[in-house]
Amino acid sequence: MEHKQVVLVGLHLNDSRDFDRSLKEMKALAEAAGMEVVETFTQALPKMSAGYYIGTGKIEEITAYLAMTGIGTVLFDSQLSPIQLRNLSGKMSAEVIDRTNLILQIFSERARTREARLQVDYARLQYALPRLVGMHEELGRQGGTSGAMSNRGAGETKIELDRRKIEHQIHEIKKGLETVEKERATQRRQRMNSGLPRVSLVGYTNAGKSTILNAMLKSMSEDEEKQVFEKDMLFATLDTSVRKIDPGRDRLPFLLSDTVGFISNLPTTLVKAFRSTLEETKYADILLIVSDLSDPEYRSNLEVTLKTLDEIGAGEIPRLFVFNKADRVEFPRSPAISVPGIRSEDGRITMSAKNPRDIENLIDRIEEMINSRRLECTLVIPYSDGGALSSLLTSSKVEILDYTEIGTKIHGFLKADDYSRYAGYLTEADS
Ligand SMILES: Nc1nc2c(ncn2[C@@H]2O[C@H](COP(=O)(O)OP(=O)(O)OP(=O)(O)O)[C@@H](O)[C@H]2O)c(=O)[nH]1
Ligand SMILES: [Mg+2]
Repeated sequence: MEHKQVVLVGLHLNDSRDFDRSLKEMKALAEAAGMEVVETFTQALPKMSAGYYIGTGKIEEITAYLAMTGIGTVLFDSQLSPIQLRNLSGKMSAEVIDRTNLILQIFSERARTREARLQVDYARLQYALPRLVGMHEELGRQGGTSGAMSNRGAGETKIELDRRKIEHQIHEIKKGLETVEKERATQRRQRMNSGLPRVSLVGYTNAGKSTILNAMLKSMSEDEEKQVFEKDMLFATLDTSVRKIDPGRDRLPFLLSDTVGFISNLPTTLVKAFRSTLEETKYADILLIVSDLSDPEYRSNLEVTLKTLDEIGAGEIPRLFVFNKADRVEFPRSPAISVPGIRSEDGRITMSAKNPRDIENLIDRIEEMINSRRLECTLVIPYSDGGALSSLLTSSKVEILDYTEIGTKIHGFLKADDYSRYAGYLTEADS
């Protein structure tokens, strides 16, 4: 794909580590949006300019560079206010894209399912609404219209019309989203009823979540159709996919879900729009919190992940920290993590999604977690209750010991709710 050449601008306000990391991430975002950053301009200021974000001298420098190279797009590594956006695009005669808008563009291109499409459209319209004025001046200038003053009346009417149109669209999308959310709730209930433990992959974007899901599917030689999209690019995944993993060797099947990754400074419009997708995580029994060990920023990325999990109400779910891409690190070891929020009881595993043995180990660790939350017992299920037997055989890790006079004797690990439901069938020793 032909990459559009762009210029990147960063304002260095205080923390220099955050500044470098943010600029680097912005370049990766640009790449994910099909752009190539050919030049980066930075400026250190004690305070940003309310009207222009950066200083006028810097704006002139950039404008000169644009004129010289013929580049027409400038990225800003921050969210710009509507006024800053309007002023900057006016002064530089260029297309100005801020961090929020860039992420919105990527999401818009990637969204596939109806829900994701609705969510992205919702976020885009929310973003556009307060910025209509600037966009119109931009359009006017591109069309070569001069004398903005004389056109003002007509322009304002047009903006008012557009505003109403957008508000109407937002309203329609909201209705659509409500319908989708209901469908999602129904699906969730079905999954809960299936009795299978729910395991969720979460983590910073590009950590390897989808790769882990695919590797597990491959390990059980599933057809390729079930595979999800994985790629070295920010926000490869935007939708939630749930797959049943049946790992064999007497291990318990579970449902594994893969979802959109986190990033620092995720635009609030997007967080709001993707709320229901993100909140799915809340219903997991176990979280696999995936990090890219080969990313020098993995600690701060992990902080973002933990903060996001807290925000969506998934902070208390039992979890396993998965330090992935160990094959890309010279001396991989489970890092003695000092990230605030990691608890001593949290499990850790260092691994590579590209190594089938590591995937097997990961499955074993998941099984341990599933089982540790279950109660070991022996039951005798009366032959008259065939439903109980088949349900336990599929949803719990149990084995048949014997066929006695009164029923089937089984031994295994039961979920707490199954345990109380079938308490009447417990053998003497266990009850
Ligand atoms: N070398 C190596 N590469 C890996 C490993 N795991 C994942 N990758 C690569 O890392 C890139 C990102 O992987 P994904 O699985 O798409 O990452 P993700 O966490 O799903 O990312 P988003 O969907 O964008 O949030 C891909 O190019 C993978 O091939 C690993 O253990 N080792
Ligand atoms: Mg993914």
